Amino acid sequence: MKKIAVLLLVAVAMMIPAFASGSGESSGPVVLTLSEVHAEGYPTTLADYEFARLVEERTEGRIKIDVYSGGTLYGEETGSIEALQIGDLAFARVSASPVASYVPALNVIQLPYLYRDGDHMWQVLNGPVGQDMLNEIEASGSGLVGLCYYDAGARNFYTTKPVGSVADMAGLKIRLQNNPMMVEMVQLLGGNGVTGIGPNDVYSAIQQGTIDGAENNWPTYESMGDYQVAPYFVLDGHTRVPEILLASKAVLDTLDPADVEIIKECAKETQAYEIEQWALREESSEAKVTSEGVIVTELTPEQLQEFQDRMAPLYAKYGAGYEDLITEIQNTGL
Ligand code: BDP
Repeated sequence: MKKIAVLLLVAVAMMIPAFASGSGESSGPVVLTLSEVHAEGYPTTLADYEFARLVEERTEGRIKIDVYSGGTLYGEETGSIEALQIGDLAFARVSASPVASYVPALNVIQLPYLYRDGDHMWQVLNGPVGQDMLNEIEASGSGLVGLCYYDAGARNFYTTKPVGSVADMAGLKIRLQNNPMMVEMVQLLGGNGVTGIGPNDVYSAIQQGTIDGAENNWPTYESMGDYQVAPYFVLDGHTRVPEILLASKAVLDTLDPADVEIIKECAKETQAYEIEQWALREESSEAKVTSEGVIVTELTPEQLQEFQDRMAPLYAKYGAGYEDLITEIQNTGL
């Protein structure tokens, strides 16, 4: 009888995050959860495990992080972000795109055609602008803490029929991340943005004809299998949206501040590892999908310019109040 009562108490305690993560008297490790939409082996998932490994090692086993990959906990990143806000979840590796709904300043670092290339983006993110943005996540009162950025390359449109110019985008239903700026981006190109579909459900939405395509980087396009149903990939490179490893402020507040520092340090250390894994996967994913029949469209400088020109209203609307910051970003590395 006594044993059952104790077991019940433990079970109840584990359902309350603050209780489970309190330092208190208990001798066992604090077990925290990390949500990831990508599959095992994907660069961000590898980085999640590396983060978990480092944290367990540096806290000498006081903190253990369980990684749930493949969107098994939250299929949509918006769900995981909201769980972080209320302390139902400790960590989520998400794209910066949906986070902008909670921390609007983040739209500035993902405006279309903001960066010349990946190196430019990393100079910005690893410089004062990127670090200020991470601090802004915590300072905004969103209940979120931005731990570090990861690479996610450039995003491109992929569709069930060829797109070689802005005119070809007319009327296409394109799945987007949950971010109103991205919906407007597609509208400005003449298409219709569709949100509310998790990345693991894009394949079936295309297959069923709910949407005509989506947009993403090579590894996601390959990993989710979307290339099999939307084989036209146009190299328009409209955005570079970094990934962010987020923590729940409510959960971090229950931990020993020294352990929170260790967590922040470990996250930063995993960035280089993810970037390395990213470069490998970007290349192998591109090679895989092109060898399996994907039709890649390259745009002429004039065609690309047309995509870029359509984005001016986004700079006016989402860049309002951030004009100097945008200029600073654009001038970085010049
Ligand atoms: C991928 C990101 C992932 C996003 C996904 C999406 O790695 O975090 O959830 O795009 O489009 O590139 O939803």
